[in-house]
Amino acid sequence: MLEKVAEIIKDARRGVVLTGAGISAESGVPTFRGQDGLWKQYRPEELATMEAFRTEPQLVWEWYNWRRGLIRQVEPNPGHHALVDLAAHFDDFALVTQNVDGLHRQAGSKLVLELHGNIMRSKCVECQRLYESEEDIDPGNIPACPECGGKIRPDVVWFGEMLPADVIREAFEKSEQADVFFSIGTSAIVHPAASLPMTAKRAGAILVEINPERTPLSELADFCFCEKSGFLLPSLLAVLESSTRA
Ligand code: BJW
Ligand code: ZN
Repeated sequence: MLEKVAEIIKDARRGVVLTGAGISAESGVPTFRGQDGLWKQYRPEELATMEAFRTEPQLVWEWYNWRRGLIRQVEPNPGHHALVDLAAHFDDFALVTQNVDGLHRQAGSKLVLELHGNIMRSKCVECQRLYESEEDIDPGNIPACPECGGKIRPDVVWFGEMLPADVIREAFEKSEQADVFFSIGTSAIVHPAASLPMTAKRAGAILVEINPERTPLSELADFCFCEKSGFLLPSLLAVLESSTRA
């Protein structure tokens, strides 16, 4: 199967990759819905909402501080690095991520479309002004926006919120044009991100899934690799590069 996908990549011009929490799992970042996806007793659907922030901002900031602390300590893994190399095999390549951890950029990927924001930035709930400081926020004394007095929140996309319009537009455009689309390490249940692989497939792309567990996409995919991305992606790159040299 790896050889077949390598052949497809060699004949393709446009590639799109969509990643989710699974690609960072081998770096030590917990996924959302796996066994380690719970923080204290909360599910992400209970904390990643504006309603949670309005009613319990302290609790929400505790969660984000905990995650910021964890992400500061981790490094990109072989899966992230392989995607940097994969880009070079296409004339046109887009890396679309649902992750907020910044590990693709840290690995060296260029032009990463971050659908759900970035955990290291903050913004004002009222005027949306961005604050670049990566410092933890004191949950007991959440700073107010100097511009308007609104509370400062993480610059991420919560349930019920719109994704950044230009980013999601570009992600759909690239998906519609893709010859090959890779869905990697995502449970493929959170929309609109979960619509991207289906959009690509409907428009004629070959769909490749990499995930140790089956997802709603698995039925649709042309190739399903039931493996961890930190193992599978470097293996794919090795096959691709040896066949390109031959
Ligand atoms: C490995 C591995 C290894 C493990 N290697 N793999 C259409 C239908 C139904 C619902 C909706 C719809 N359209 C919109 C909705 C509502 C909602 C939604 O999708 N709900 C679903 C739960 C049903 N969507 C929204 O609200 C979105 N906004 C929106 O649509 O706006 C328009 C609108 C506004 C108002 C009203 C109506 C519409 C916003 C979604 C925002 C999601 N935000 C979060 C939090 C981000 C901030 C933060 O990080 O704190 O994004 S939730 C969380 O889920 C996070 C993730 O990016 C996202 C996806 O999770 P992901 O990446 O798939 O992780 P997991 O844990 O689920 O899966 C990990 C996978 O990795 C697993 O499969 C493992 O097997 C695998 N894995 N180890 C490879 N080593
Ligand atoms: Zn403000």
